[in-house]
Amino acid sequence: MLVEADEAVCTFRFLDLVGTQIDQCSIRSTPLDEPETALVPAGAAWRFKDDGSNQGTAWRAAGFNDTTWASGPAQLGYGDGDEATTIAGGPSTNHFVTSYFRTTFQVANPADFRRVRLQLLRDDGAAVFLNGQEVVRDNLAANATSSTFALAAANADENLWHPYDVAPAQLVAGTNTLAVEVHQSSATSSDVSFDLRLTGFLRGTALVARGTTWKYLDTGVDPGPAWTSAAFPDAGWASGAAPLGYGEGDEQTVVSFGPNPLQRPITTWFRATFQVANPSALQAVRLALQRDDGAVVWINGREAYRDGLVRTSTASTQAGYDRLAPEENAYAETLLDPRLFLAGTNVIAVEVHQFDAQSDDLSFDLELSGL
Ligand SMILES: [Ca+2]
Ligand SMILES: [Ca+2]
Ligand SMILES: [Ca+2]
Repeated sequence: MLVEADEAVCTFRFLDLVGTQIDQCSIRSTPLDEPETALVPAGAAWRFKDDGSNQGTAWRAAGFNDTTWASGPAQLGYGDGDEATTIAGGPSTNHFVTSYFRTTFQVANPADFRRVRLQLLRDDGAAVFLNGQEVVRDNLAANATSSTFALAAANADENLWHPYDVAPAQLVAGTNTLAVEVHQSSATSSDVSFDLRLTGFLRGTALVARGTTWKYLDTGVDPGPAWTSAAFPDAGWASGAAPLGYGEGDEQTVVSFGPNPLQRPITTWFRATFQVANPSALQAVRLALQRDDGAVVWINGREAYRDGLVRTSTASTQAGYDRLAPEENAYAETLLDPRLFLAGTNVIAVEVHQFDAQSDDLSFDLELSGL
């Protein structure tokens, strides 16, 4: 592992036994304040059904009519004294097993979020459904019915926020519905607790969007060391929208590998420009890179990221790893030092290297987001 550090950023570069860089990450001396939005805050208002009834499965659906249910803010429950809304639990020696909760929230565009975190406070067990799909099951058997107790009593963890990741694709534009069933651990357990927070982490400001148009050089002829610089003349290069590459059929722009499929160029070069209004306001820049097979990303002539290549690579250096699905289609993420970026026009230059001259596929796209 190579470590570079100064007063603002510490960067770790992980190398395998032959020197191929296999991962890179940077941490800041001050914690990253990731832009987020509270989709469902703690203490939100929920509809609830607390009469010991069996609601089956229809109540989980977005379109279920819950207007006859009671409502109140979380924390909901009984028995601890910390509830904002006390719900009915039935006889103390024969408590209701299951209580039901529903709420809705608005999302303008699910694609605004790169990740969504759900935090669940539950006593004792719970299952959470988002727009009718189960997203969390915590301390509750997979085949639980309304008469199934939680797997164990929540004791020390009854007041903790249990974290889960939810795929942003499970959100819908417009009204979203959360439906939660909370189960007691026994008929004599003295308490029930429920609260839930849902937080969306935003993509940040798009500096370079996926699908951007790039200049590219697909002749296999090394453009020389100046190709990463702003002044380099790339007017003669071809241009096309990402994803660029060949061999998989999902390319927006198909690049050439020359006349001989057994002697394909090892390296293909890409360049683009983008604007940054105020780089000193950036905490970090998130790079999300799709690459088959290896790549080096240069920002304004300085190396920003390297993946699957030795640090001494040249135009003829083969990538150390053959990227296969799903890795070849994934967007590997890392945080870049914001000091690489300039006010005004910036140049990004990316070299993508093949695993070998017979590799039948090449893929490239990327995204830069300012945080
Ligand atoms: Ca309990
Ligand atoms: Ca409680
Ligand atoms: Ca390949």
